Amino acid sequence: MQHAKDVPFTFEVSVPEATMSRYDNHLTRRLSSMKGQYADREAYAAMLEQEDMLLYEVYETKRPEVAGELLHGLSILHPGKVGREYFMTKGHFHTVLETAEVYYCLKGEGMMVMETPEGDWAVEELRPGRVLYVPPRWAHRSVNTGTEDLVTFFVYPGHSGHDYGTIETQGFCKLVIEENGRPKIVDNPRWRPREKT
Ligand code: S6P
Ligand code: ZN
Repeated sequence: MQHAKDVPFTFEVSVPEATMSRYDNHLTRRLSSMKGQYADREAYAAMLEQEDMLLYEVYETKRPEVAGELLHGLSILHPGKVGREYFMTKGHFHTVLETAEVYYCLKGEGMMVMETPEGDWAVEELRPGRVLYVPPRWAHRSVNTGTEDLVTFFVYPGHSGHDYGTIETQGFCKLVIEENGRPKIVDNPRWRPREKT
């Protein structure tokens, strides 16, 4: 995409409202796009029958998807649960594995679940004011463990791309569920180490 006016620009990310004053693209993801991702299949089917709820939204500044550019925007993950598992993003590896991402949490309470193709995993808490650096090679999924929206500002290289398929097949190795009113990290029973390629 050619930009007629490719000049420096500014916009506001308001705190504490956690809104973005300027964006070119608004993406929405509903429950129906998370088929097979929540551990409790029955709870998922029952919820979907009631309503195809809006789970999260992304507001982006459009930039060319090339190395040298930085894609950035706001991710807004609404609160809720499917069974005992908190609402979460689909999660993805970057297609160009060797690309990183920075998240800055503006609002809410949550966790970022991460893993590498080799099976290493990490979970970091997200809370307002906290920056999370996701290194190259780490797949990432946000989880809202609170009762209000979880809002993060993200920045990643323009040529990264998104590989959703690898996660869609078996999810992440860790799940975040509610136990006694608190988030708990547990093993994903469906997960198996990935075959070496
Ligand atoms: C993109 C970045 C975020 C996510 C967003 C939604 O690399 O990590 O903008 O796209 O949080 O998550 P997902 O997994 O549905 O793309
Ligand atoms: Zn990403």
